[in-house]
Amino acid sequence: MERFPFVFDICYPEIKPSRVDNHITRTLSSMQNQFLDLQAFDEMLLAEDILLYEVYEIKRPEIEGELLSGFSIVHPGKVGKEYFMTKGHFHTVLETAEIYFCLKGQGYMVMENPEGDCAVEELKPNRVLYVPPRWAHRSINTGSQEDLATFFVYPANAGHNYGTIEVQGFRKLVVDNGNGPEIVDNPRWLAPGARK
Ligand code: PAN
Ligand code: ZN
Repeated sequence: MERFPFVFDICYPEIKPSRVDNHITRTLSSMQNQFLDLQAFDEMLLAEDILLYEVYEIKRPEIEGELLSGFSIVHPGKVGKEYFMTKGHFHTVLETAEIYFCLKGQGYMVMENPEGDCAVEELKPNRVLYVPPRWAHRSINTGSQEDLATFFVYPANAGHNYGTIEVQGFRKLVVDNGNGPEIVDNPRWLAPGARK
């Protein structure tokens, strides 16, 4: 592990960082029950387990004081009416924040806290999004052709809790009913009072 300061460059236009230690890929099959239209999901998966998004991480020790950073690239596409998106998660250490810097593309970050408050912010090039401690976050690519590329940084001891979102969903969805992106309520969302 590097003990001296280091730099890395972003290679436009494909946004592949020049220094990457870890490449994570997520395909459709890792998103069971996450998209609203289960039938569209099954039909798509039957045809091909396509790549939805990729993460390029700069590896550091996952301990307090360190920072984890990297690039998240969500590819364009839809499952039914719903745009391609990341799984989304709370941080295991709930009281940890994250910063996203949008490099390329168009989309949204859907967020919510354990009390059920929600927020949706637009992502576009050069926009910085601060995700405060306690807020789950999911990025969504609403572009028709282009990747949504962001640079993120968060405390290295934060960890990822995917299970909570897998069960309760996000309160808001971003869909296309024919007129471009629309933020709508998720009919399958489990409100705090309905959780066990
Ligand atoms: C990001 C995310 C990345 C992929 O690095 O991990 O965008 O999203 P999922 O982790 O939800 O699949 C981050 O928020 N880290 O904490
Ligand atoms: Zn995070």
